[in-house]
Amino acid sequence: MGSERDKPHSAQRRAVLRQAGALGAASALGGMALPALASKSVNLGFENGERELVAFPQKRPLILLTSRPPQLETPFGVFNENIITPNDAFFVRYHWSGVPTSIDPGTYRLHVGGNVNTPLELSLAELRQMGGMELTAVNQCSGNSRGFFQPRVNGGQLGNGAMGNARWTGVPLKTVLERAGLKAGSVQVSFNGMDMPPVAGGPDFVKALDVDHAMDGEVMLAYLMNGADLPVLNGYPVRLIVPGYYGTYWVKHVNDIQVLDKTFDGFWMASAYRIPDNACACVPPGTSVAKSRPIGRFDVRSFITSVANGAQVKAGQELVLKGIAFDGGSGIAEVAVSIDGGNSWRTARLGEDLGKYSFRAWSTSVRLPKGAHELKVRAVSRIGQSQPMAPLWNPPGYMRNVVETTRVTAV
Ligand SMILES: Nc1nc2c(c(=O)[nH]1)N[C@H]1C(S)=C(S)[C@@H](COP(=O)(O)O)O[C@H]1N2
Ligand SMILES: [Mo]
Repeated sequence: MGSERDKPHSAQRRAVLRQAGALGAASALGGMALPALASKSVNLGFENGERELVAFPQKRPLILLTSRPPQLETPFGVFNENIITPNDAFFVRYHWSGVPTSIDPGTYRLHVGGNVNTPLELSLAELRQMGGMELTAVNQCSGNSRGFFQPRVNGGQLGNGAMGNARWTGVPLKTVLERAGLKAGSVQVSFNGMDMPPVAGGPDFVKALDVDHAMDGEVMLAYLMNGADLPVLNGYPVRLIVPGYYGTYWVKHVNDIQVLDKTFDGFWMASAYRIPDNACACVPPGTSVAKSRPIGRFDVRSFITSVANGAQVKAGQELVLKGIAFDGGSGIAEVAVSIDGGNSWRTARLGEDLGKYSFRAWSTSVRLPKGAHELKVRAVSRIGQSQPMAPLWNPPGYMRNVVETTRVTAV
């Protein structure tokens, strides 16, 4: 058994180190070398939204926000091609440039400690043996679509491509925590990955979940993404999957889990990734937040993927509109489309149900008379949540979910 496994294992190991080495080279060369790789540029549709498409290791050309740390978004057309986002097209977000450049799956260990009966040190092989769960879930950055905020806000000026939908395979976090054995008085569980701040004093990226959430049987330590090893930039060899929750909790390269007897007070929970503590997670545009809470589940969103803003379409002919919708884990109940700027709505057909955490495809066919038209799509979740017609605002630019408008001209 050993030698059968060792061969692909060491081949894989070399592959990863090679890719990681290329990543290191790309990072070290920084902005100088990257434009040579840029095939073309895209415009995200807001002021200063010109971006280059750049290919990083294991990735097709993606929209470059920053190279150090790597921050890449998915070109929007990808969402029209498949309800599952391919690994090489999946967006990338890091906070610090100290991303791991050499990950050896043979020496990788996941440490589990803190308020537990038996601290653990698990190899990748041991984790895989404990495995067995799979689910399709959307990963979306809290700041997806931030570039559209008006008034503009600080932070990565992202279009709509900081999201993706994948089938994740891994071990329920619950199984690992049960093996360690939670002691009485456990309150939260914290997660740290292998990346580091480039300078001393920068707060390491560590996130935490309440113990009940961590033990819900759905939060997962994933080692496969769409049936393959995770790309290095998406968290190889193991990342946390927190279905329905913003990507900030989906810690990549996770190698340290601590069970805590109090609420975690690290920077990325206590100071960053916080939203206004009210029903809309919003404040009047331009004002500040009096009381905040950690960001949580996605709000409901929907997009038209088959026609781009500003497109020309044929007047009087059948036009199939299609797109995607998703929410924070209840599932999509209904999608409605308007071709008259929101005056009237028609119900769209829903595509295959890949589970309540997945993108849900929708489609409908329309005919547009000659002239300019405003197309809109609006989803309703199974718990009755929908999308506002006017954008909501908050200072960090999180959770945009306005009913988007696609302007087309029929000729
Ligand atoms: N180790 C580590 N994990 C991380 C981050 C990070 O900076 N370091 N960023 C988080 C944020 S804010 C997001 S949106 C997701 C993005 O996941 P992706 O890069 O696989 O698309 O990773 C999360 N996990
Ligand atoms: Mo994020």
